[in-house]
Amino acid sequence: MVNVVLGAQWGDEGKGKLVDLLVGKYDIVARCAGGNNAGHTIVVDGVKYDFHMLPSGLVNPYCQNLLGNGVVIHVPSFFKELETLEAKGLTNARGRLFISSRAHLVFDFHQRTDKLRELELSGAAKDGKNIGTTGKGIGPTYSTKASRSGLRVHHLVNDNEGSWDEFVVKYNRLLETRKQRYGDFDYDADEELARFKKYKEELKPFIVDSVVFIHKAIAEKKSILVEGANALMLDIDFGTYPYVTSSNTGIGGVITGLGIPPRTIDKVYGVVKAYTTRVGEGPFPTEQLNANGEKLQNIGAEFGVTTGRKRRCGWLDLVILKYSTLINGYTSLNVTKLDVLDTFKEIPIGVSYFLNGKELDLFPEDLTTLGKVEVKYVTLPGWDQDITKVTNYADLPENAKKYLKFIEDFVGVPVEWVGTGPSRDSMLHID
Ligand code: 2SA
Ligand code: GDP
Ligand code: MG
Repeated sequence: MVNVVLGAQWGDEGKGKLVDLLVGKYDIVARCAGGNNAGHTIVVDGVKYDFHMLPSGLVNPYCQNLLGNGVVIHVPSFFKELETLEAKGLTNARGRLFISSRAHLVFDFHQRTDKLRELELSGAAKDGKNIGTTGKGIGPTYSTKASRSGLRVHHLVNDNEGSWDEFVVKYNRLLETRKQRYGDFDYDADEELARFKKYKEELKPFIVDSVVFIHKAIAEKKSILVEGANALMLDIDFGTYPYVTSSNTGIGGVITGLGIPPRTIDKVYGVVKAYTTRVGEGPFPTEQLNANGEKLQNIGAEFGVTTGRKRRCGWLDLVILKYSTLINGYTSLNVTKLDVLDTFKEIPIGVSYFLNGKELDLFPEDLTTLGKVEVKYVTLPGWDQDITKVTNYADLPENAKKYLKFIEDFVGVPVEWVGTGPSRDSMLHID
């Protein structure tokens, strides 16, 4: 059985918290795409854990965790994150963590060229034409993967005769192509290669053929939870291209990033923030560049987990949610951060886009079109009440229930959980 948790908006919906809540029921948590650009915060017994590349399933001491072939691995960050989590008290993390031998390696020069590309796009004017990437080398690594010049984990760890020398040749060739593209930037390749010589041994215990690993688990009827990173509106095909990340963050990425057939997937949980946030550049139709946006940002403590950037904030956009539901096929929704709306007297929800007086059928693919649309809102009354202490769905204020029902009816998918605070306990289940 494979179930999947996916972000339904522009990320940071609270996927990590849902994974943490569910993880007790699963044998394996797997990531299928992205790298250490992701950021999932989980609060357990007052301790805050920040995950970037590693699966959030590590918080459960019985759960195995896999980084699938679709993930890109920056090895120094992998070890740093592992050590930070161990220092916070995670037990036996090393024995429960596996990396696909087919995953691509992120080198420091990928991170360097990520920043160079951003500068190239925005110029000195910093005019917002750049993507607003996390600078973690994610796009450049998927680029070298697609151009078939990237290096994969097996290139590093295999013990074939002469494999290290081959790795060095491939590495130098790859670096050379980057220098041809970005100019002869100053770079200490010898230092990086010396580190990789050590990583070759240090990484070995973590490496598996993930196709064997996951299919053995499926055959043994183990339960697997796939933890999506980023979200559908950042998907390279379906998101607000080019203001997206460089992987398939939707359901397609689950299949290609783990090598499992679609029919193995049972439930797909869509995580939806009760309002909308976005970090980085790019269009955001329901953004509130006013006191309401600031209030959402403050109450929601909307800062990037990886870069610390302020997240842009706006009202819930059901045009996006409907589009994202079509593509990902959510079987139920987890509406998070409802508590952040507690003090709003009225809460607008974006329900359709109009262009030249005509309603659009679906979320448009063209950003110039998107820039011209007018959002039609339906405004619901707020509940003006603290819901953070509510422990049963039945005890939520009527207006909060109406807000959830509106979402459910609009997209035609049941709301299964509601988030009322950051901690593990602050999640109501709707039976
Ligand atoms: P990249 O670095 O190439 O993946 O950036 C491309 C776009 O994808 C966005 N992106 C994200 N959006 C939301 N959350 C992300 N993770 C961190 C978090 C972000 C942070 O959980 O807070 O700390 O800033 C994430 N990762 C990538 C990015 O903003 C670009 O728009
Ligand atoms: P992810 O990337 O989707 O896992 O989400 P992030 O961890 O980047 O961002 C979600 C933030 O909201 C985290 O700081 C969570 O602790 C917090 N959070 C999650 N659910 C809730 C909720 O229901 N209420 C509140 N107030 N905070 C929440
Ligand atoms: Mg996040």
